[in-house]
Amino acid sequence: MKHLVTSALPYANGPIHFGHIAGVYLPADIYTKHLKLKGEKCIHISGSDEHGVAIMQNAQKAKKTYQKYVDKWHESHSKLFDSYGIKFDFFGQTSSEYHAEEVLIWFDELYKKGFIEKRAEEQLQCQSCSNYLPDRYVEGECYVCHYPEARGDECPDCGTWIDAVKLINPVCKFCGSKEIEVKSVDQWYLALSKFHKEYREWFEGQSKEWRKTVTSFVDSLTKKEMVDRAITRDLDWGIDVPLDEAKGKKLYVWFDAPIGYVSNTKEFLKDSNEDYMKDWWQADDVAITNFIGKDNIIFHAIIFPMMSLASGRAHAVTNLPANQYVNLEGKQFSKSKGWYIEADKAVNEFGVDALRYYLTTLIPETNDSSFTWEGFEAKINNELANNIGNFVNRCMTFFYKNWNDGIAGEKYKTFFETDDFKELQKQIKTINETLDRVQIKKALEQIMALGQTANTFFSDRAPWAQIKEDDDAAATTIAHSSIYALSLACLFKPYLPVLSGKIIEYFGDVSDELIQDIYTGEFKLAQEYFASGVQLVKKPKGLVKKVDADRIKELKAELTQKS
Ligand code: B3M
Ligand code: ZN
Repeated sequence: MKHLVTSALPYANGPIHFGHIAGVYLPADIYTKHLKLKGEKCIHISGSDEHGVAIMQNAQKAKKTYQKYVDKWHESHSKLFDSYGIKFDFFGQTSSEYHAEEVLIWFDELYKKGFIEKRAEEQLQCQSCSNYLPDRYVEGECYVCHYPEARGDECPDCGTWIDAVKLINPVCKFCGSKEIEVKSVDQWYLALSKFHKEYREWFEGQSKEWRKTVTSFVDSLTKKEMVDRAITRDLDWGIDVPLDEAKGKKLYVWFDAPIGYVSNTKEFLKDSNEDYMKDWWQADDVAITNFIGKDNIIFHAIIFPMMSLASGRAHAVTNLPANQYVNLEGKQFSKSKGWYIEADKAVNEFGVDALRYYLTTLIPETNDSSFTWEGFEAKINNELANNIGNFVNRCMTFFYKNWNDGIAGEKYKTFFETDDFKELQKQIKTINETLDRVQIKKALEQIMALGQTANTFFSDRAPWAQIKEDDDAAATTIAHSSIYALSLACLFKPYLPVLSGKIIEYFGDVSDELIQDIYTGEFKLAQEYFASGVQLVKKPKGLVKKVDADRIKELKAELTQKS
Protein backbone atom coordinates (compact mmCIF):
# COMPACT_ATOMS: atom_id res chain seq x y z
CA MET A 1 0.00 0.00 0.00
CA LYS A 2 1.16 3.52 -0.80
CA HIS A 3 -0.05 6.43 1.31
CA LEU A 4 -1.28 9.78 0.16
CA VAL A 5 -1.61 11.97 3.23
CA THR A 6 -3.15 15.43 2.99
CA SER A 7 -3.61 18.25 5.47
CA ALA A 8 -6.46 20.74 5.06
CA LEU A 9 -5.22 23.66 3.00
CA PRO A 10 -4.96 26.55 5.47
CA TYR A 11 -6.58 29.80 4.35
CA ALA A 12 -3.94 32.35 3.43
CA ASN A 13 -5.83 34.75 5.61
CA GLY A 14 -4.42 35.14 9.10
CA PRO A 15 -2.20 33.40 11.59
CA ILE A 16 -2.26 29.70 12.36
CA HIS A 17 -2.89 28.91 16.01
CA PHE A 18 -2.41 25.91 18.28
CA GLY A 19 -5.87 24.63 17.37
CA HIS A 20 -4.88 24.27 13.72
CA ILE A 21 -1.53 22.73 14.62
CA ALA A 22 -2.87 20.16 17.09
CA GLY A 23 -6.02 19.50 15.10
CA VAL A 24 -4.55 18.97 11.65
CA TYR A 25 -0.90 19.59 10.83
CA LEU A 26 0.87 17.94 13.74
CA PRO A 27 -1.10 14.68 13.60
CA ALA A 28 -0.66 14.58 9.81
CA ASP A 29 3.06 15.18 10.17
CA ILE A 30 3.47 12.49 12.84
CA TYR A 31 1.45 10.01 10.82
CA THR A 32 3.52 10.69 7.70
CA LYS A 33 6.79 10.41 9.58
CA HIS A 34 5.57 7.15 11.08
CA LEU A 35 4.81 5.65 7.69
CA LYS A 36 8.09 6.80 6.23
CA LEU A 37 10.01 5.35 9.18
CA LYS A 38 8.34 2.02 8.55
CA GLY A 39 9.70 2.25 5.03
CA GLU A 40 6.32 2.75 3.36
CA LYS A 41 5.93 4.89 0.28
CA CYS A 42 4.14 7.98 1.42
CA ILE A 43 3.67 11.63 0.43
CA HIS A 44 2.26 14.49 2.50
CA ILE A 45 0.54 17.16 0.43
CA SER A 46 -0.96 20.52 1.40
CA GLY A 47 -0.83 24.17 0.43
CA SER A 48 -2.49 27.51 0.92
CA ASP A 49 -6.19 27.99 0.19
CA GLU A 50 -6.19 31.41 -1.43
CA HIS A 51 -9.61 32.18 -2.83
CA GLY A 52 -12.93 33.18 -1.29
CA VAL A 53 -14.68 36.21 0.03
CA ALA A 54 -13.08 36.28 3.49
CA ILE A 55 -9.66 36.67 1.86
CA MET A 56 -10.93 39.35 -0.52
CA GLN A 57 -12.32 41.38 2.34
CA ASN A 58 -9.14 41.23 4.37
CA ALA A 59 -6.92 42.00 1.40
CA GLN A 60 -9.08 45.06 0.73
CA LYS A 61 -8.78 46.11 4.35
CA ALA A 62 -5.02 45.67 4.23
CA LYS A 63 -4.95 47.70 0.99
CA LYS A 64 -3.04 44.97 -0.80
CA THR A 65 -3.65 43.21 -4.07
CA TYR A 66 -5.22 39.80 -3.54
CA GLN A 67 -2.10 38.10 -4.86
CA LYS A 68 0.30 40.04 -2.61
CA TYR A 69 -1.95 39.43 0.35
CA VAL A 70 -2.14 35.65 -0.09
CA ASP A 71 1.56 35.39 -0.95
CA LYS A 72 2.39 37.04 2.35
CA TRP A 73 0.34 34.55 4.36
CA HIS A 74 1.59 31.65 2.31
CA GLU A 75 5.14 32.52 3.21
CA SER A 76 4.33 33.12 6.83
CA HIS A 77 2.56 29.76 7.17
CA SER A 78 5.39 27.92 5.44
CA LYS A 79 7.83 29.39 7.96
CA LEU A 80 5.66 28.53 10.92
CA PHE A 81 5.29 24.91 9.86
CA ASP A 82 9.01 24.74 9.44
CA SER A 83 9.63 26.04 12.93
CA TYR A 84 7.34 23.31 14.29
CA GLY A 85 9.18 20.60 12.37
CA ILE A 86 6.04 19.99 10.29
CA LYS A 87 7.14 18.76 6.87
CA PHE A 88 5.24 18.48 3.62
CA ASP A 89 6.47 16.84 0.47
CA PHE A 90 4.76 19.73 -1.24
CA PHE A 91 3.04 22.87 0.01
CA GLY A 92 1.59 24.80 -2.92
CA GLN A 93 -0.81 27.66 -3.64
CA THR A 94 -4.30 27.60 -5.12
CA SER A 95 -3.73 30.93 -6.88
CA SER A 96 -1.15 29.25 -9.12
CA GLU A 97 -1.47 28.43 -12.79
CA TYR A 98 -1.01 24.68 -12.37
CA HIS A 99 -3.88 24.60 -9.89
CA ALA A 100 -6.33 26.40 -12.18
CA GLU A 101 -5.42 23.97 -14.98
CA GLU A 102 -6.31 20.95 -12.88
CA VAL A 103 -9.52 22.54 -11.61
CA LEU A 104 -10.70 23.17 -15.17
CA ILE A 105 -10.20 19.52 -16.05
CA TRP A 106 -12.47 18.57 -13.14
CA PHE A 107 -15.08 21.13 -14.12
CA ASP A 108 -15.14 19.88 -17.72
CA GLU A 109 -15.44 16.27 -16.66
CA LEU A 110 -18.33 16.98 -14.29
CA TYR A 111 -20.00 19.27 -16.82
CA LYS A 112 -19.76 16.71 -19.63
CA LYS A 113 -21.23 14.03 -17.41
CA GLY A 114 -24.18 16.22 -16.49
CA PHE A 115 -23.24 16.94 -12.90
CA ILE A 116 -23.00 20.71 -13.35
CA GLU A 117 -26.21 22.52 -14.24
CA LYS A 118 -27.30 26.09 -14.76
CA ARG A 119 -30.04 27.48 -12.57
CA ALA A 120 -31.49 30.87 -11.81
CA GLU A 121 -30.78 31.82 -8.21
CA GLU A 122 -32.17 34.62 -6.12
CA GLN A 123 -29.30 36.83 -5.10
CA LEU A 124 -28.85 40.15 -3.39
CA GLN A 125 -27.54 43.13 -5.32
CA CYS A 126 -26.50 46.44 -3.83
CA GLN A 127 -28.27 49.29 -5.64
CA SER A 128 -25.71 51.81 -4.54
CA CYS A 129 -22.45 50.16 -5.70
CA SER A 130 -24.17 47.56 -7.93
CA ASN A 131 -22.09 44.64 -6.61
CA TYR A 132 -23.70 41.27 -6.13
CA LEU A 133 -23.42 40.22 -2.52
CA PRO A 134 -22.50 36.57 -2.11
CA ASP A 135 -21.44 34.95 1.17
CA ARG A 136 -19.79 37.42 3.49
CA TYR A 137 -20.43 40.46 1.35
CA VAL A 138 -23.72 40.92 3.10
CA GLU A 139 -24.67 41.02 6.74
CA GLY A 140 -28.01 41.35 8.46
CA GLU A 141 -30.23 40.02 11.16
CA CYS A 142 -30.43 36.24 11.40
CA TYR A 143 -33.94 35.02 10.56
CA VAL A 144 -33.57 32.13 13.00
CA CYS A 145 -32.06 33.56 16.20
CA HIS A 146 -32.25 37.31 15.40
CA TYR A 147 -28.55 37.86 16.02
CA PRO A 148 -27.94 41.24 14.34
CA GLU A 149 -24.64 40.47 12.58
CA ALA A 150 -25.33 37.26 10.72
CA ARG A 151 -23.31 36.87 7.50
CA GLY A 152 -24.63 35.86 4.12
CA ASP A 153 -23.19 32.38 4.49
CA GLU A 154 -23.56 31.61 8.17
CA CYS A 155 -24.87 32.97 11.44
CA PRO A 156 -21.95 33.04 13.87
CA ASP A 157 -24.35 32.89 16.79
CA CYS A 158 -26.70 29.99 16.09
CA GLY A 159 -24.68 28.35 13.30
CA THR A 160 -27.49 28.40 10.73
CA TRP A 161 -26.34 27.95 7.18
CA ILE A 162 -27.84 31.22 5.96
CA ASP A 163 -29.84 31.78 2.81
CA ALA A 164 -28.72 35.36 2.16
CA VAL A 165 -31.95 36.54 0.56
CA LYS A 166 -33.79 35.82 3.79
CA LEU A 167 -31.57 38.06 5.97
CA ILE A 168 -33.49 40.81 7.78
CA ASN A 169 -32.28 44.38 7.08
CA PRO A 170 -29.29 43.39 4.94
CA VAL A 171 -26.29 45.72 4.63
CA CYS A 172 -23.76 45.76 1.77
CA LYS A 173 -20.24 45.04 3.02
CA PHE A 174 -18.66 46.79 0.05
CA CYS A 175 -20.12 50.22 0.63
CA GLY A 176 -22.36 50.02 3.70
CA SER A 177 -25.55 50.79 1.79
CA LYS A 178 -28.88 49.33 2.86
CA GLU A 179 -30.41 49.73 -0.57
CA ILE A 180 -30.43 46.12 -1.50
CA GLU A 181 -32.63 44.24 -3.92
CA VAL A 182 -33.25 40.62 -4.73
CA LYS A 183 -32.33 39.75 -8.31
CA SER A 184 -32.53 36.55 -10.25
CA VAL A 185 -29.06 35.54 -11.42
CA ASP A 186 -27.82 32.46 -13.26
CA GLN A 187 -25.42 30.29 -11.33
CA TRP A 188 -24.04 26.80 -11.93
CA TYR A 189 -24.87 24.06 -9.49
CA LEU A 190 -23.14 20.85 -8.55
CA ALA A 191 -25.87 18.23 -8.88
CA LEU A 192 -25.18 16.21 -5.78
CA SER A 193 -28.75 14.90 -5.78
CA LYS A 194 -28.14 12.97 -9.01
CA PHE A 195 -25.34 11.04 -7.39
CA HIS A 196 -27.10 10.24 -4.15
CA LYS A 197 -27.38 6.49 -4.58
CA GLU A 198 -23.79 6.01 -5.76
CA TYR A 199 -22.55 8.30 -3.03
CA ARG A 200 -24.30 6.37 -0.29
CA GLU A 201 -23.00 3.06 -1.63
CA TRP A 202 -19.49 4.39 -1.54
CA PHE A 203 -19.89 6.01 1.86
CA GLU A 204 -21.41 2.99 3.57
CA GLY A 205 -18.66 0.76 2.24
CA GLN A 206 -15.82 3.12 2.98
CA SER A 207 -16.61 4.60 6.37
CA LYS A 208 -16.95 1.48 8.52
CA GLU A 209 -13.84 2.26 10.54
CA TRP A 210 -14.22 6.04 10.58
CA ARG A 211 -14.74 8.02 13.74
CA LYS A 212 -18.32 8.07 14.94
CA THR A 213 -18.23 11.88 15.10
CA VAL A 214 -17.75 11.88 11.33
CA THR A 215 -20.11 9.12 10.25
CA SER A 216 -23.11 10.17 12.30
CA PHE A 217 -22.78 13.74 11.04
CA VAL A 218 -22.54 12.59 7.43
CA ASP A 219 -25.47 10.22 7.88
CA SER A 220 -27.62 13.03 9.20
CA LEU A 221 -26.82 15.10 6.11
CA THR A 222 -27.02 12.48 3.37
CA LYS A 223 -29.05 9.48 4.41
CA LYS A 224 -32.33 10.71 2.94
CA GLU A 225 -31.17 13.05 0.21
CA MET A 226 -28.41 15.32 -1.01
CA VAL A 227 -28.92 18.96 -1.84
CA ASP A 228 -27.42 20.61 -4.96
CA ARG A 229 -25.04 23.50 -4.38
CA ALA A 230 -24.07 26.58 -6.33
CA ILE A 231 -20.40 26.43 -7.31
CA THR A 232 -20.13 29.76 -9.12
CA ARG A 233 -19.97 33.30 -7.76
CA ASP A 234 -20.02 36.85 -9.08
CA LEU A 235 -16.63 37.93 -7.82
CA ASP A 236 -13.38 39.20 -9.28
CA TRP A 237 -10.95 36.86 -7.47
CA GLY A 238 -10.89 33.14 -8.15
CA ILE A 239 -10.73 30.73 -11.07
CA ASP A 240 -12.76 31.72 -14.14
CA VAL A 241 -15.75 29.55 -14.89
CA PRO A 242 -14.82 27.98 -18.25
CA LEU A 243 -18.12 28.62 -20.02
CA ASP A 244 -18.90 31.44 -22.45
CA GLU A 245 -22.26 31.94 -20.83
CA ALA A 246 -20.64 32.43 -17.44
CA LYS A 247 -18.29 35.21 -18.41
CA GLY A 248 -17.03 37.18 -15.42
CA LYS A 249 -18.01 34.53 -12.92
CA LYS A 250 -15.58 32.65 -10.71
CA LEU A 251 -15.68 29.19 -9.22
CA TYR A 252 -16.66 28.98 -5.57
CA VAL A 253 -13.61 28.58 -3.33
CA TRP A 254 -14.80 25.28 -1.94
CA PHE A 255 -15.05 23.85 -5.44
CA ASP A 256 -11.44 24.58 -6.23
CA ALA A 257 -9.76 24.14 -2.83
CA PRO A 258 -9.92 20.34 -2.38
CA ILE A 259 -8.71 19.86 -5.95
CA GLY A 260 -5.59 21.52 -4.52
CA TYR A 261 -4.61 18.16 -3.06
CA VAL A 262 -4.49 16.78 -6.58
CA SER A 263 -2.92 19.78 -8.31
CA ASN A 264 -0.22 20.02 -5.66
CA THR A 265 0.55 16.33 -6.10
CA LYS A 266 0.87 16.97 -9.82
CA GLU A 267 3.22 19.88 -9.28
CA PHE A 268 5.26 17.88 -6.78
CA LEU A 269 5.75 15.03 -9.23
CA LYS A 270 6.21 17.10 -12.35
CA ASP A 271 9.92 16.29 -12.76
CA SER A 272 9.73 12.72 -11.53
CA ASN A 273 8.93 9.56 -13.45
CA GLU A 274 5.75 9.05 -11.48
CA ASP A 275 2.36 10.06 -12.72
CA TYR A 276 0.12 11.90 -10.27
CA MET A 277 -2.96 10.21 -11.67
CA LYS A 278 -1.88 6.70 -12.59
CA ASP A 279 0.50 6.21 -9.68
CA TRP A 280 -1.42 8.09 -7.01
CA TRP A 281 -4.93 9.53 -7.34
CA GLN A 282 -6.26 6.77 -9.57
CA ALA A 283 -4.15 3.90 -8.27
CA ASP A 284 -5.81 1.03 -6.45
CA ASP A 285 -2.91 0.46 -4.07
CA VAL A 286 -3.04 3.95 -2.56
CA ALA A 287 -4.68 4.82 0.76
CA ILE A 288 -5.81 8.45 0.92
CA THR A 289 -5.94 10.01 4.39
CA ASN A 290 -7.27 13.56 4.79
CA PHE A 291 -6.45 15.30 8.07
CA ILE A 292 -9.04 18.01 8.77
CA GLY A 293 -10.88 19.86 11.52
CA LYS A 294 -14.52 19.08 12.21
CA ASP A 295 -15.74 22.21 10.44
CA ASN A 296 -14.46 20.78 7.14
CA ILE A 297 -16.28 17.45 7.27
CA ILE A 298 -19.01 18.33 4.75
CA PHE A 299 -16.51 19.09 2.04
CA HIS A 300 -14.19 16.15 2.66
CA ALA A 301 -16.76 13.49 3.41
CA ILE A 302 -19.48 14.52 0.96
CA ILE A 303 -18.71 17.10 -1.68
CA PHE A 304 -15.15 16.25 -2.69
CA PRO A 305 -15.79 12.49 -2.71
CA MET A 306 -18.83 13.14 -4.90
CA MET A 307 -16.73 15.34 -7.23
CA SER A 308 -14.00 12.68 -7.37
CA LEU A 309 -16.27 9.73 -8.04
CA ALA A 310 -18.78 11.43 -10.31
CA SER A 311 -16.04 12.87 -12.50
CA GLY A 312 -14.03 9.65 -12.38
CA ARG A 313 -11.00 11.85 -11.92
CA ALA A 314 -9.73 10.43 -8.63
CA HIS A 315 -10.34 7.88 -5.93
CA ALA A 316 -12.18 9.25 -2.93
CA VAL A 317 -10.77 9.44 0.56
CA THR A 318 -9.96 6.19 2.37
CA ASN A 319 -9.78 7.50 5.93
CA LEU A 320 -10.90 10.83 7.33
CA PRO A 321 -9.50 11.48 10.79
CA ALA A 322 -11.39 14.69 11.54
CA ASN A 323 -10.57 16.28 14.87
CA GLN A 324 -12.60 18.40 17.27
CA TYR A 325 -11.41 21.82 18.46
CA VAL A 326 -8.63 22.96 20.75
CA ASN A 327 -9.55 25.87 23.02
CA LEU A 328 -7.33 28.19 24.97
CA GLU A 329 -7.80 28.03 28.75
CA GLY A 330 -11.34 26.83 28.13
CA LYS A 331 -12.42 29.48 25.61
CA GLN A 332 -12.17 29.67 21.83
CA PHE A 333 -9.04 31.26 20.38
CA SER A 334 -9.81 34.79 19.26
CA LYS A 335 -7.15 37.07 17.86
CA SER A 336 -9.44 40.08 17.88
CA LYS A 337 -10.40 39.57 21.53
CA GLY A 338 -6.76 39.07 22.55
CA TRP A 339 -7.52 35.50 23.65
CA TYR A 340 -4.59 34.27 21.75
CA ILE A 341 -1.03 32.97 21.93
CA GLU A 342 1.30 33.54 19.03
CA ALA A 343 2.47 30.14 17.91
CA ASP A 344 5.75 31.46 16.49
CA LYS A 345 6.76 33.21 19.70
CA ALA A 346 5.92 30.16 21.79
CA VAL A 347 8.09 27.84 19.71
CA ASN A 348 10.97 30.31 19.83
CA GLU A 349 10.80 30.43 23.59
CA PHE A 350 10.19 26.80 24.50
CA GLY A 351 11.53 24.89 21.54
CA VAL A 352 9.92 22.57 19.07
CA ASP A 353 9.88 19.39 21.18
CA ALA A 354 8.15 20.93 24.18
CA LEU A 355 5.37 22.33 21.99
CA ARG A 356 5.03 19.23 19.86
CA TYR A 357 4.85 17.11 23.00
CA TYR A 358 2.17 19.16 24.70
CA LEU A 359 0.17 19.77 21.53
CA THR A 360 0.16 16.04 20.79
CA THR A 361 -1.40 15.39 24.19
CA LEU A 362 -4.09 17.90 23.16
CA ILE A 363 -5.03 16.34 19.80
CA PRO A 364 -8.82 16.51 20.07
CA GLU A 365 -9.56 13.08 18.61
CA THR A 366 -12.91 12.60 20.31
CA ASN A 367 -13.62 15.75 22.35
CA ASP A 368 -12.60 19.38 22.35
CA SER A 369 -9.45 19.98 24.39
CA SER A 370 -7.88 23.03 25.94
CA PHE A 371 -4.39 24.55 25.92
CA THR A 372 -3.47 25.88 29.34
CA TRP A 373 -0.12 27.27 30.44
CA GLU A 374 -0.27 25.23 33.63
CA GLY A 375 -1.02 22.10 31.66
CA PHE A 376 1.98 22.85 29.48
CA GLU A 377 4.24 23.26 32.49
CA ALA A 378 2.99 20.06 34.10
CA LYS A 379 3.30 17.94 30.97
CA ILE A 380 6.81 19.09 30.16
CA ASN A 381 8.20 19.02 33.69
CA ASN A 382 6.45 15.96 35.08
CA GLU A 383 6.31 13.79 32.00
CA LEU A 384 8.85 14.72 29.37
CA ALA A 385 11.62 15.89 31.70
CA ASN A 386 11.04 13.50 34.62
CA ASN A 387 10.24 10.39 32.72
CA ILE A 388 12.23 10.52 29.50
CA GLY A 389 14.82 13.25 30.01
CA ASN A 390 15.86 11.96 33.38
CA PHE A 391 16.18 8.33 32.43
CA VAL A 392 18.17 8.87 29.27
CA ASN A 393 20.34 11.45 30.93
CA ARG A 394 21.18 9.38 33.97
CA CYS A 395 21.88 6.31 31.90
CA MET A 396 24.03 8.06 29.30
CA THR A 397 25.97 10.14 31.80
CA PHE A 398 26.79 7.07 33.87
CA PHE A 399 27.79 5.22 30.71
CA TYR A 400 30.06 8.00 29.50
CA LYS A 401 31.73 8.49 32.84
CA ASN A 402 32.49 4.86 33.65
CA TRP A 403 32.95 3.17 30.28
CA ASN A 404 34.50 5.84 28.19
CA ASP A 405 36.06 3.20 25.92
CA GLY A 406 32.72 1.54 25.38
CA ILE A 407 30.85 -1.50 26.66
CA ALA A 408 31.55 -4.84 25.02
CA GLY A 409 29.06 -6.66 22.84
CA GLU A 410 28.48 -9.63 25.15
CA LYS A 411 26.97 -7.30 27.77
CA TYR A 412 24.31 -6.38 25.21
CA LYS A 413 23.75 -9.87 23.86
CA THR A 414 22.25 -11.15 27.10
CA PHE A 415 19.40 -8.65 26.83
CA PHE A 416 18.07 -10.31 23.73
CA GLU A 417 17.57 -13.54 25.65
CA THR A 418 15.40 -11.96 28.33
CA ASP A 419 11.65 -11.59 28.76
CA ASP A 420 12.27 -7.86 29.03
CA PHE A 421 13.33 -7.93 25.40
CA LYS A 422 10.24 -9.86 24.33
CA GLU A 423 8.12 -7.37 26.21
CA LEU A 424 9.94 -4.43 24.58
CA GLN A 425 9.34 -5.89 21.13
CA LYS A 426 5.70 -6.45 21.93
CA GLN A 427 5.24 -2.90 23.16
CA ILE A 428 6.88 -1.49 20.04
CA LYS A 429 4.63 -3.56 17.76
CA THR A 430 1.61 -2.27 19.65
CA ILE A 431 2.80 1.33 19.23
CA ASN A 432 3.17 0.75 15.49
CA GLU A 433 -0.34 -0.64 15.23
CA THR A 434 -1.81 2.22 17.22
CA LEU A 435 -0.20 4.70 14.84
CA ASP A 436 -1.38 2.69 11.83
CA ARG A 437 -4.89 3.33 13.15
CA VAL A 438 -4.08 7.07 13.35
CA GLN A 439 -4.40 7.15 17.15
CA ILE A 440 -1.56 9.58 17.49
CA LYS A 441 -2.19 10.63 21.06
CA LYS A 442 -2.64 7.09 22.33
CA ALA A 443 0.59 5.94 20.71
CA LEU A 444 2.45 8.72 22.51
CA GLU A 445 0.98 7.48 25.80
CA GLN A 446 2.24 4.01 24.95
CA ILE A 447 5.73 5.35 24.27
CA MET A 448 5.66 7.18 27.59
CA ALA A 449 4.65 3.92 29.29
CA LEU A 450 7.68 2.32 27.71
CA GLY A 451 9.74 5.19 29.12
CA GLN A 452 8.36 4.27 32.52
CA THR A 453 9.38 0.65 32.01
CA ALA A 454 12.91 1.79 31.15
CA ASN A 455 13.03 4.02 34.22
CA THR A 456 11.98 1.21 36.49
CA PHE A 457 14.43 -1.19 34.89
CA PHE A 458 17.24 1.27 35.55
CA SER A 459 16.26 2.25 39.09
CA ASP A 460 15.55 -1.32 40.23
CA ARG A 461 19.05 -2.41 39.28
CA ALA A 462 20.65 0.73 40.76
CA PRO A 463 23.88 0.65 38.71
CA TRP A 464 25.41 3.33 40.96
CA ALA A 465 25.33 0.77 43.79
CA GLN A 466 26.17 -2.21 41.58
CA ILE A 467 29.38 -0.61 40.37
CA LYS A 468 30.82 -0.54 43.87
CA GLU A 469 30.77 -4.34 44.05
CA ASP A 470 30.43 -5.75 40.59
CA ASP A 471 31.62 -3.79 37.59
CA ASP A 472 30.27 -6.41 35.16
CA ALA A 473 26.78 -6.28 36.59
CA ALA A 474 26.74 -2.48 36.37
CA ALA A 475 27.98 -2.57 32.78
CA THR A 476 25.24 -5.04 31.91
CA THR A 477 22.60 -2.77 33.43
CA ILE A 478 23.88 0.17 31.43
CA ALA A 479 24.11 -1.86 28.24
CA HIS A 480 20.55 -3.06 28.60
CA SER A 481 19.33 0.38 29.60
CA SER A 482 20.96 1.92 26.58
CA ILE A 483 19.02 -0.46 24.36
CA TYR A 484 15.92 1.06 25.89
CA ALA A 485 17.33 4.55 25.36
CA LEU A 486 18.02 4.01 21.67
CA SER A 487 14.62 2.36 21.24
CA LEU A 488 12.90 5.35 22.80
CA ALA A 489 14.87 7.69 20.56
CA CYS A 490 13.67 5.82 17.47
CA LEU A 491 10.06 5.74 18.65
CA PHE A 492 10.13 9.45 19.40
CA LYS A 493 11.36 10.27 15.93
CA PRO A 494 7.93 11.16 14.50
CA TYR A 495 7.01 13.14 17.61
CA LEU A 496 10.09 14.89 18.97
CA PRO A 497 12.62 15.38 16.21
CA VAL A 498 15.20 17.27 18.26
CA LEU A 499 15.22 15.09 21.37
CA SER A 500 15.25 11.96 19.27
CA GLY A 501 18.14 13.25 17.18
CA LYS A 502 20.18 14.18 20.25
CA ILE A 503 19.85 10.72 21.79
CA ILE A 504 20.71 8.99 18.54
CA GLU A 505 23.79 11.20 18.20
CA TYR A 506 25.29 9.78 21.40
CA PHE A 507 25.52 6.44 19.66
CA GLY A 508 27.46 7.80 16.72
CA ASP A 509 26.96 5.99 13.47
CA VAL A 510 23.32 4.92 13.45
CA SER A 511 22.07 4.17 9.94
CA ASP A 512 18.53 4.77 8.70
CA GLU A 513 18.18 1.02 8.25
CA LEU A 514 19.05 0.46 11.88
CA ILE A 515 16.55 3.10 12.99
CA GLN A 516 13.84 1.44 10.91
CA ASP A 517 14.77 -1.98 12.30
CA ILE A 518 14.32 -0.75 15.86
CA TYR A 519 11.31 1.44 15.05
CA THR A 520 9.38 -1.53 13.73
CA GLY A 521 10.43 -3.79 16.61
CA GLU A 522 12.39 -6.18 14.38
CA PHE A 523 15.80 -5.84 16.11
CA LYS A 524 17.56 -7.92 13.46
CA LEU A 525 20.12 -5.28 12.57
CA ALA A 526 20.01 -4.00 16.12
CA GLN A 527 21.25 -7.30 17.53
CA GLU A 528 24.21 -7.18 15.13
CA TYR A 529 24.84 -3.56 15.92
CA PHE A 530 24.91 -4.06 19.67
CA ALA A 531 26.89 -7.29 19.38
CA SER A 532 29.93 -5.32 18.35
CA GLY A 533 29.79 -3.18 21.48
CA VAL A 534 28.91 0.47 21.91
CA GLN A 535 31.01 3.49 22.67
CA LEU A 536 29.28 6.82 23.19
CA VAL A 537 30.71 9.44 20.87
CA LYS A 538 29.46 12.51 22.69
CA LYS A 539 29.39 13.73 26.23
CA PRO A 540 25.74 13.66 27.36
CA LYS A 541 24.16 16.96 28.31
CA GLY A 542 20.78 17.81 29.84
CA LEU A 543 18.13 16.71 27.36
CA VAL A 544 14.86 18.31 28.37
CA LYS A 545 14.82 21.80 29.75
CA LYS A 546 12.28 22.30 32.51
CA VAL A 547 9.72 25.03 32.11
CA ASP A 548 10.10 27.81 34.65
CA ALA A 549 7.05 28.15 36.89
CA ASP A 550 7.42 31.92 37.29
CA ARG A 551 7.55 32.40 33.54
CA ILE A 552 4.34 30.41 33.23
CA LYS A 553 2.65 32.69 35.76
CA GLU A 554 3.77 35.68 33.70
CA LEU A 555 2.43 34.22 30.48
CA LYS A 556 -0.86 33.37 32.08
CA ALA A 557 -1.17 36.90 33.47
CA GLU A 558 -0.35 38.39 30.06
CA LEU A 559 -3.14 36.43 28.50
CA THR A 560 -5.79 37.51 30.99
CA GLN A 561 -4.68 41.15 30.85
CA LYS A 562 -4.92 41.33 27.09
CA SER A 563 -8.41 39.92 26.90
N1 B3M B 1 -9.22 26.35 3.91
C1 B3M B 1 -10.71 25.68 5.68
C2 B3M B 1 -10.07 25.82 6.98
O1 B3M B 1 -8.88 26.08 7.10
C3 B3M B 1 -9.93 25.33 4.55
C4 B3M B 1 -9.75 23.96 4.18
C5 B3M B 1 -9.67 23.67 2.76
S1 B3M B 1 -9.23 22.05 2.50
C6 B3M B 1 -9.52 21.74 0.90
O2 B3M B 1 -10.83 25.68 7.88
ZN1 ZN C 1 -22.94 48.51 -1.78
